[in-house]
Amino acid sequence: MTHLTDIRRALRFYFITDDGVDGFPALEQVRLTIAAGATMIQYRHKSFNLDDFDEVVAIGRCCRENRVPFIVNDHVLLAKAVGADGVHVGQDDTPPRLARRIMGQQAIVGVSITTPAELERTDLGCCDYIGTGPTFSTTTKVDAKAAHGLSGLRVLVERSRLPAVAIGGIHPANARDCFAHGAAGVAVISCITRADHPQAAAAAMAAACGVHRRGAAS
Ligand code: TZP
Ligand code: MG
Repeated sequence: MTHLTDIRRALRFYFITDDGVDGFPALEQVRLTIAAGATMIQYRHKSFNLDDFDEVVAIGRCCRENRVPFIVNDHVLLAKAVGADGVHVGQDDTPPRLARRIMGQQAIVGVSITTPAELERTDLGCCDYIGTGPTFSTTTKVDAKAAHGLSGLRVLVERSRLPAVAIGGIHPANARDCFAHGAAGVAVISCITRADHPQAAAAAMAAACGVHRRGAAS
């Protein structure tokens, strides 16, 4: 388990790779957002297969060189194989307790929580943070539930003993509202990857999150 202060800091500007944007590979997305100041990176690839393994290794290396925690979505064994810092699992993925066993005590384990009922029934004792959303409507996640808004975010923040990162439809102009409603961080995809100017969008997000630009990422 990771120290609470560290995890809160890492959640602040949490970038998740986009597997659906042509001509903008995940490694390039990661380099750009790390340079802008992203505080945590998640590799999310819904049709991952082993041909993509080297891409994940390269992203992991980029994160490590820049001291940015690297999380893998869904695939716990992939996370373990590439030496990721942690995993993020959904309600229908590997149970958090098994993810913890596989990844080890030092790893970061995050879990998606959409409703207070899910918060109640999820085994959070072995998790470091919750991902809550969708906060706003999104088209990036094909099976996303209805947005629960800032009020829904606040309810989950208040009931959770773990820090919460808000996700879904977040962009530089509404990120501050998420912080004001108790989110420790914001997790974003399309506001950067599908922006006309991803670099400018990432810089705007860093400013909204109050984090500093890091400069060129290797
Ligand atoms: N989980 C809930 S909403 C979402 C995920 C992965 C998609 C977030 O993407 P975007 O483009 O930032 O709305
Ligand atoms: Mg999942």
